[in-house]
Amino acid sequence: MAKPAKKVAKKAIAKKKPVKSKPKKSVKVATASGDKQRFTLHGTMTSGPSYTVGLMLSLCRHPFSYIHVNLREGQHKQPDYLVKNRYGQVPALRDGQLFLVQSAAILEHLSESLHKFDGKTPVEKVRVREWLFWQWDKLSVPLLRLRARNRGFRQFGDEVRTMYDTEAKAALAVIEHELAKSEWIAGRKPTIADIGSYAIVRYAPEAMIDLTPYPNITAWKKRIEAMPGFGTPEQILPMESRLL
Ligand SMILES: N[C@@H](CCC(=O)N[C@@H](CS)C(=O)NCC(=O)O)C(=O)O
Repeated sequence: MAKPAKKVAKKAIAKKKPVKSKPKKSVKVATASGDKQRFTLHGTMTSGPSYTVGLMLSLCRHPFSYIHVNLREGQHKQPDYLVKNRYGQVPALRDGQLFLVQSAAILEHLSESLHKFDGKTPVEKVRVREWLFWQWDKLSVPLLRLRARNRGFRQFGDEVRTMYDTEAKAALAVIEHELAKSEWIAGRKPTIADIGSYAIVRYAPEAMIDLTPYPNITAWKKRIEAMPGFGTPEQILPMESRLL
């Protein structure tokens, strides 16, 4: 006698071997904040974006190894470096087995994983991210290009110089306006929005931009420079590599 269809189906289900899910490839990101081998920063002392990441680690009081990348010798375009940073730029940060690039993205990663200098509320988090995007769009590019020209690393004529100068000053005016309302750019406490902007604004004099007309920025700079763990690029990014 043929078995009722329902019973057959039940047996088939019972016999079915459990499907073993393939082990997922995992990328190890260390979490212990005391792990001094966790981070290695690849950078250059004169690089604003490298300083951004070094300053963040330093303000977080987290030790890190440092590898000096010699841009003059083109080390940042060699295959062994391009596997760390596909864009062929400094900085690159190793966190455990993971390589991170783009200073703003690295700031976000560090603030989230170390729970420091992040936005404390959902609104603050959105504001912090907003400032990081704005900063690279409007502040960093003109200011760093002017600085590079002044240091002889980039050549462009006076018309372009005037354009970048106007753009950089317009960006500084936006920060100045914001700091008239609150001590910190995006939150009630310092966040990565402050660290990211500070690490670029500090180069204004090297871009031939006088900060005297920006009293709120000048006071904010001093507040950041008084924070525990603060260091200058020369203190944080030595010319030689430093392995922990
Ligand atoms: N948006 C990038 C900018 C990085 C960048 O411009 N790095 C410069 C040094 S300051 C560099 O590596 N320049 C060499 C090149 O682009 O070939 C970041 O924030 O990490």
